[in-house]
Amino acid sequence: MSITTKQFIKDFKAQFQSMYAYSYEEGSTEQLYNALGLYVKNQLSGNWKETREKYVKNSVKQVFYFSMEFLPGRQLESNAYNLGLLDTIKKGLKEMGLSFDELEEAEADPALGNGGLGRLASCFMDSLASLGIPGNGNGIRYQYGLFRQKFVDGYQVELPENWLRHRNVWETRNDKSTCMVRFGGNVWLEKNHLGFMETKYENTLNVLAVPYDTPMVGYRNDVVNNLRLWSAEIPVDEEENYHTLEATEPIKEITQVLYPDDSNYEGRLLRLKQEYFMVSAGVQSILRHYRKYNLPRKNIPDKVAIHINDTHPALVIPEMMRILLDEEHLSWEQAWEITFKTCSYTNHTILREALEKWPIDMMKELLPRIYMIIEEINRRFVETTLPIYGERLTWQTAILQNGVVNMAHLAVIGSHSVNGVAKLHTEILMNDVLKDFFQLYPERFNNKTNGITQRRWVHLSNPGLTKLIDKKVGEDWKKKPSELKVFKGFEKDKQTLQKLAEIKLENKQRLADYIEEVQGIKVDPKAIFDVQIKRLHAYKRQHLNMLHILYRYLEIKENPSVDFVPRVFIFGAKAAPSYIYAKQIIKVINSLARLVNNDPDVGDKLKVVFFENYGVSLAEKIIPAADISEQISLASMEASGTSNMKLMANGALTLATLDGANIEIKDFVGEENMFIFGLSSKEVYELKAAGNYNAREIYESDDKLRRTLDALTNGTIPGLQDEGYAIFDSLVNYNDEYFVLKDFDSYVKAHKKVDELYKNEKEWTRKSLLNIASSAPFSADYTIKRYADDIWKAKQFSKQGRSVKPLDE
Ligand code: GL2
Repeated sequence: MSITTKQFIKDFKAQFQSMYAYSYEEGSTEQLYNALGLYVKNQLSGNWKETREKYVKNSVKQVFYFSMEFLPGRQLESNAYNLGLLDTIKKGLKEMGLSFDELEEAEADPALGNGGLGRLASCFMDSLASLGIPGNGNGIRYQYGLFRQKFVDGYQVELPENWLRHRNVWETRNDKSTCMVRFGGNVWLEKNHLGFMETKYENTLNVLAVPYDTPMVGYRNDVVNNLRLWSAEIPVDEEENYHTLEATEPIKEITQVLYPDDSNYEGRLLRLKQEYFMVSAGVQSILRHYRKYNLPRKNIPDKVAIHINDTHPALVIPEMMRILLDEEHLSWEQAWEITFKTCSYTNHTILREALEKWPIDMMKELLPRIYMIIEEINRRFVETTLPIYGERLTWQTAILQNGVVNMAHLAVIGSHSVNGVAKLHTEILMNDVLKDFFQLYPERFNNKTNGITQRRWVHLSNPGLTKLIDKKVGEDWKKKPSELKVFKGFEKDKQTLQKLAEIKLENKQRLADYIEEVQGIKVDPKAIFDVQIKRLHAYKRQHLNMLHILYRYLEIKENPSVDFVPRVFIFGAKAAPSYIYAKQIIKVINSLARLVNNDPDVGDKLKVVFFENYGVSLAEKIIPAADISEQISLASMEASGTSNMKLMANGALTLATLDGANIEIKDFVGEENMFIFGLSSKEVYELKAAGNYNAREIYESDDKLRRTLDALTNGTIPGLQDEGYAIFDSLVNYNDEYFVLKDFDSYVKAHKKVDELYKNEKEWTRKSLLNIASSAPFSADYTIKRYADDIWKAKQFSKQGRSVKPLDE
């Protein structure tokens, strides 16, 4: 899209005036942002409409990505960039005496997800549109996003995140496409006058699902896909029944809050309500849309692919069956074939507590018709599986077990494809977590390693690096990431390495300024910036990181001239509000930070920064400045990780266990260009199986480790209540579930290697360059292409109706 600066200024002024009826010079930052956002939205609305119309006119197959979480980040810059308008806008604003960066900060960052899973969904939206694949998101418009985190005296405090307080310029309320979702009541089947079985309902709670559509803009290809988020409202014709505010609560609460548990969904009725609400509205609207294609229902799987992002939307399966059986009057066999061919499922975690199970009684009461259908799916499954595979396998894989509905089992049984999100994770699914299903349906299982969009995570967040790559390898890598490998050819080019080091230092200086501004801590940009950014969870082992910092602190105190290269340890992490242990780790890190940062013996050798309220916008500031990417989960526990990919693409060197996608990082960049430590997943499995791990023995036999652990409880760290004891206890007295002590020594050694390498700037920068140049395979464009080819059978479709050149691999 091309537009002159002059034209932009004229249109922007007019936009502002039409909204606020005074001149832009009098506008607040927020008003100016609103006007700019709407200006950009106007620019893309034509393509948005045309993309939608072309999909219908050409009867193309469309993908619907169902996810309880999306983390799109701010959209102004990304949309303007993908449209090709960003430079003109920046220039125009400057001429008007305005700053783009300042206006951008006025945009709310929609925190409609917990972590990696939600951000992945948004990277996928970006790639679907950029590849020209007809792909839509389907989720919930939570009124309050993930809580806003504050530290009070080092403790995490959660505040409501009212992201919709100011207007959201990107969304369009679509009253024409509302749906009705029913909960509870009584359900029975009755023969009607035509002889069809008809489902009858009484005393149901009826909820109006209102869609809010948000444009998903492709990169310079005129494609604009759709993200549809549903909001719960009282049906218009039932308004008179809701006299009091209190009476409206059961409806309004459905889309009020996002569940803040990253990997542990408690069996809460409201959560189940949310899941069904999103699923039912989504499936109804898809089938309504399909009718526009004027094709027989048996062709649905040729035109529609529904993706189940983790088990949360797995009710898609019985909901689709319900509609096909009760409203379209198909036979069970016909309905099942359509449903099964349409649905596919991704598993994102092996944590047992995260595999959703709903009490049967709850499901029966809240969703009586859906429960009847699940019962029948289960009955038929058992009936066919039992004679062939016998009792053990059948009962272990049943959907209904011990009074609960096992959602992973429902998802596997009702989907034609089941995938994990990194090679190791998929292997663990096949050999352990879902091994019984792998025996039943080996053909369904496949791996799709996660990916990230370089557009947001490199082009926009690291313009210095982007310019350097453009200069060295040309601009093709932006559409064809594999071109990045050409950058490898510069690993020995002195001038390139120097420039790369300069860019990193500039990024670090910028972050250092920001740290001083928001945290009041002065850090040296020449120090190693060592970054761990992710949800706080014991398996991710932020406490291993903390113990190493404490170890360094004690070493410095003992010997102030110890040879440690100055290091800034940077954390960003939210803990689930009910996850006490994770919150205790936060408190200990914060107290340790206060101790270390204010100790004159330590000086610049060690600084610790724990950012409040980690999220997409903060990640965009931190990642380009990172030297070290900490990926230190216990091997086998992290399904994939995606911050590892973003950090690598920005030239950080990975310090990691061989877990999740770290293994693929090693495959692409080579072991010698990262720092690997700790147990392998095989060793973890063996150690668990042997059952003879003895954490206390390690504590007692390693002097340095003992001294470090003792410092948690002997008053070394001021300001702690019992948090140090809690961590000590879990590690020493409760035998260290995540083998922190076992991996400690090799972790410390890996850090020594980091120091050594950093002293050789040229060699460090060379490895950094190789990491950047090897990061192309993690482009979400490739990941999405593989989903589209292998699972969804969805084709790239450009605006002109010609096929886009397939992406290189
Ligand atoms: C997660 C995994 O923990 C993480 O390793 C993975 O990268 C992402 C995306 O696949 O999914 N699973 C999960 O429940 N959350 C994740 O981040 N919240």
